[in-house]
Amino acid sequence: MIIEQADVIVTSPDRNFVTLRLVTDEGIVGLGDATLNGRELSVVAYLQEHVVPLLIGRDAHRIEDTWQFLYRSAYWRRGPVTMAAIAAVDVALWDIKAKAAGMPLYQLLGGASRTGLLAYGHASGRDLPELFDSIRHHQSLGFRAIRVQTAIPGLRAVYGVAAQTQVSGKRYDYEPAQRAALPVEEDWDTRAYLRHVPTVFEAVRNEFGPELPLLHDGHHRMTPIQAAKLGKALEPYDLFWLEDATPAENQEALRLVRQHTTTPLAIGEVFNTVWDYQQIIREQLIDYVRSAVTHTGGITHLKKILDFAAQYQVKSGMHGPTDISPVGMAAAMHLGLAIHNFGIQEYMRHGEATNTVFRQSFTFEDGLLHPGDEPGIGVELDLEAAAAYPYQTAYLPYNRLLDGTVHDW
Ligand code: CS2
Ligand code: MG
Repeated sequence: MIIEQADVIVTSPDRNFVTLRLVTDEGIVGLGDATLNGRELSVVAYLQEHVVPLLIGRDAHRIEDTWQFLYRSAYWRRGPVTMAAIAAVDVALWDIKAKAAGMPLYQLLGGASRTGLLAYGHASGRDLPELFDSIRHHQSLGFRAIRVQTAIPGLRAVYGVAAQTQVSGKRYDYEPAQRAALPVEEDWDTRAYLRHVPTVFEAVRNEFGPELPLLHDGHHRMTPIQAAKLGKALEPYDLFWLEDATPAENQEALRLVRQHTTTPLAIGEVFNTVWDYQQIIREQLIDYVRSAVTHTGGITHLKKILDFAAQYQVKSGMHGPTDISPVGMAAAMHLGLAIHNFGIQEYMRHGEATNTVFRQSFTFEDGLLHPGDEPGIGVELDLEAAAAYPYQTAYLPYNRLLDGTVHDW
């Protein structure tokens, strides 16, 4: 089966998405997500200028060979742009192979290892009453695990608090990337954060009891010793995980955090190959791998990372914010259903407009996601609906400390 056509489709319902659409000589369509939040057009150019010409005429069944060819023949390895582009090709080819086989993709990955994927949603609030309402709302939607983010007294706007007004005057809601010509600036004070967060988790545990799995995202802002301090302070509240405690490009930093706390650690939403995990998995410095299929070279490469992680009792915790398109989310669900070492799946929920552009077959029942049983990954892209939402410039915000120094966002 030969790849005859390859198109890169950019659409912006609710937010920007980049999708690779492959068509074979048998008329089978495969989709891959190539969305890189705030840097979308770099992946569009990489695919259009350098990858699409290489795909036409290739055997659509040779997934591993195509992966190795794109990774090694570029000479310039790794990096988010390259790995998002390769991921899009890889997922589109898996979609095609599964459609050709007449099976949902998870069957080709070994079949279901569970009935559904435990998913966590994003609760947040400017104060405790608002946070409690948000947690209750998520529980009423069916969520059985909940991420908790909170405003910090003295700071204008912080990542992940939906009802907070951004510096631009808009609500955060579910989309931190703002449609604007320039990124929004936010302020940050780690000491204020470290003082406040444990008090919030104490209040949440008192209100909701010991059973509800709670998660928290530190979003790369702490030094190793600050992260260790927070992990230790949160131990009484029994977190499911503390995410991105440090900017983990320095894998060794996690050793220090680990020496001080038993709070489970999740890391990797900005990583893109197994090499970013080499030390932290082998030394068992983390508990969950946060990579998305979309940013880590697709099903082919993320499955290898997760198989490696499994040998060290490290589980999956795939990234699932709104900037992972429905195509990327579907790929994650098929992989998560099949692997043995599944941990949890982030599920932020897309907006109405997005759901009209991408027709999906997944279900969310009793807190569990399931990709559905359509052949392939189970997502169709409505080209006409997509064309009604042209690309809009959008950036993620960035942080400055109170003295004006740029800080990790
Ligand atoms: C995040 C994301 O979902 C998460 O845990 O950290 O919201 C992240 O900020 C965005 O995906 C950035 O594009
Ligand atoms: Mg995160």
